[in-house]
Amino acid sequence: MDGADDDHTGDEASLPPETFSVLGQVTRSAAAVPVDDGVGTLWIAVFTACELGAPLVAAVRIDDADVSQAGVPVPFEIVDLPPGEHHVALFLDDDGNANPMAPLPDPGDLVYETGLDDGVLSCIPVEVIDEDVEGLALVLTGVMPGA
Ligand SMILES: [Ca+2]
Ligand SMILES: [Ca+2]
Repeated sequence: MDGADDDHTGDEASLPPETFSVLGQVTRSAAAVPVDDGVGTLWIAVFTACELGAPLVAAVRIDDADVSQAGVPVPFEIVDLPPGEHHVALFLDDDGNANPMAPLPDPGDLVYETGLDDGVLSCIPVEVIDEDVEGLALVLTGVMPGA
């Protein structure tokens, strides 16, 4: 060991923890044909793991999001994310009946899903390292069955 470290002032302790933003856009795939009109409340949630009940890191609500036209993007920004590996889930509450305190898709809502019938939450992984993440593409790929 090399003795005292002269430039260690301790000032770092007073800095707030550094967080970053994730920016991008949401589109609807042509295969996900809306049951309603494709205009509704878009919910984007960031979890520490891709499972229902996992700790929520952040959530974004976009009112009157319009994905009635496939491929037309709706921009989003998620702020105050700490560095780490995050898991993003999203859905469009097309019929406007989701509980704002615990928003979940019900039959007829547009969702990002990799296997609609498997009963498992589907997420897009995003890793925040030391800068904002831009250009994250989120896609509503399906419709919750049962409508
Ligand atoms: Ca709904
Ligand atoms: Ca609607």
